[in-house]
Amino acid sequence: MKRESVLAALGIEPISSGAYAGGWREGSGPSIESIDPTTEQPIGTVRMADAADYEAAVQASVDAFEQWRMVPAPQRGDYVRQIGNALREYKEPLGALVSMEVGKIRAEGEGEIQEMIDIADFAVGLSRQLYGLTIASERPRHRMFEQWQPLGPVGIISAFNFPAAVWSWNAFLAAVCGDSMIWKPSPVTPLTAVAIQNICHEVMEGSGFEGVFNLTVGDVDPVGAAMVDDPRLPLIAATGSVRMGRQVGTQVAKRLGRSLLELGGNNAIIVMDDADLDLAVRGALFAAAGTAGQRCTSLRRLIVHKDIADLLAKKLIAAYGQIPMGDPLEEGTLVGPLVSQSAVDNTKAALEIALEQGGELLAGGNEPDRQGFFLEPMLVKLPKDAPIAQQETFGPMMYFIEVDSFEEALAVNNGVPQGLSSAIFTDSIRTSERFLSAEGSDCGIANVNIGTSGAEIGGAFGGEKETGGGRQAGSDSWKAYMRRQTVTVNWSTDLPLAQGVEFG
Ligand code: UN1
Repeated sequence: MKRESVLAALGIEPISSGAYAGGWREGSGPSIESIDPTTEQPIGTVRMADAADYEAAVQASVDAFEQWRMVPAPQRGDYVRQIGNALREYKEPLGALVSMEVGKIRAEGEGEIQEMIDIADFAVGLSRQLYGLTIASERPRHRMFEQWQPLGPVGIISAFNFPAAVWSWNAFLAAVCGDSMIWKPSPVTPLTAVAIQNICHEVMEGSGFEGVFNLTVGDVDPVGAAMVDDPRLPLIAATGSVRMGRQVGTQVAKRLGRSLLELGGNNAIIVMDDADLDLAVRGALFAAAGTAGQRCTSLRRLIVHKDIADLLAKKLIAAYGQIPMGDPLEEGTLVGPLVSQSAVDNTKAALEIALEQGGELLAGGNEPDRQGFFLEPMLVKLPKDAPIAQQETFGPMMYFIEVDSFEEALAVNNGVPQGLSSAIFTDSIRTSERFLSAEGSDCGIANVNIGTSGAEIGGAFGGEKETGGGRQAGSDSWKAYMRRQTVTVNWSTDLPLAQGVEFG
């Protein structure tokens, strides 16, 4: 698909509004241009939300919630099913738009839309479940059970790197759970948000439930900070940096609201001496260079057993020499540009620090002589105690860290402040089980013979420590979007008290 035809295929004007409050508004905040990191040219312009747009969007979601919460969950699921169907139709242009705004390759752009479709399907199924428990009461002729009620309007803050899928993890679950929502996307990827909002609008228009999905493209001021402090939003689901999450988490906690955080990664793969090395090379390469290293799940630290270190380094250097980098929309490209020049500069700055701390550049690191924010994925050998490995560099940077044993590998894996994703390559069931035991990986995700990135939506997604502790997408993550109610019904003619208390 050609760049020129993408916006039209999605029905987006070159200048469009980023404010939706139960219907499109003008968008009275400043305009921003969305820049294609491959061409460095603007793709389109979005008029952001101002304070009044924000207020209207929250009000629309509050009003919609009052009706939506009483719609039977399977009917709510049916709207999500229709959105999922529309996403199937728009998969190609929407995937291309993600590639244009973020720089991720075609397969990954479309993969992101597939992830939306998958979570839509999941949410539709879930809409006929949302199970509660029945609990045995200690009192005669009493029934005790738990039920899950809609929580309220949800504030969703999403990051540039997954501008579509991460919103849908939150949005589709929230919708079937009976919540309305207001979305603040990254201002770096406003057009993807506008395109998705258009799709929601197409499906919801005329239903009376237009206010379930709302959008306010905007900066921290006037949108982000207002959301975080807004008592009308009982839950804020935020994805992004640890710095952002710390602010969101503390502000939301101050008003005793709930937050669902998915923050930094700084993920590691351990490669043991008994690993299938070709598998490990492929796994590491996709995890480190895919999306130009800008996934929360991207691999930063390859922790390698000393007995296979030289051989693995050789294989990786050869592989790094053959990564096709270029226009993400072109067939055959495996690595596109980074999202911005500052992302390139930050990654290069990390290289400088790594070299000062005893690192050695094994491969990559050149900035090709072409337009766009390109940087060759880097492989850097690093001493195991180098402080730079404690920090997350959001770019195509993989540290190669040699260790003497599994115990040491595990200590390095767990020895960082972040805890999202981890993996081990080994053919030993015993080593694998040790990695997965209570004294093994301390991360929210632990894989065996798979890289750190590319999780399926069926599992709960999120991490520990500075990653924030939230869980989104599959398994029972839906519970975050509902309130739990414990109910006891007395159908006897007496009033027995719990704990055998006699009163009067
Ligand atoms: C993210 O980077 O915020 O597991 C999400 C993965 C993707 C999701 C990444 N399914 O890599």
